[in-house]
Amino acid sequence: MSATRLDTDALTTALADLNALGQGGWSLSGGQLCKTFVFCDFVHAFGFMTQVALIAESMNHHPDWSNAYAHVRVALSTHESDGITERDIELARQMERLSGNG
Ligand code: HBI
Repeated sequence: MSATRLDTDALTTALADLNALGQGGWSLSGGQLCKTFVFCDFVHAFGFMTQVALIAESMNHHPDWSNAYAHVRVALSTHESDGITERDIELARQMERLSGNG
């Protein structure tokens, strides 16, 4: 998968596509692709994180994230490209799928 940093046009399109998959909520902040997922309780939030962790490891592409009870905030970027790449978009798509969207 390409590690080319997405330009503004490509990012705008990718963001719209991601937000069309599920409940929306993806935004750009601090050079990262961000969303806060909200689950019904801690067990569902942590179950999501566990599933995402296995996929992230298999992709060798890992989210910056934090959890507070039922909330999981994720921030995706590609260090080597110093920006957002197709690898971040793919991980975001997987997150949508595992959260019950997409
Ligand atoms: N995770 N999100 C993210 N971005 C990276 O650039 C990245 C990563 N996980 C592992 C990784 N890069 C390694 O390939 C390098 O740190 C060696």
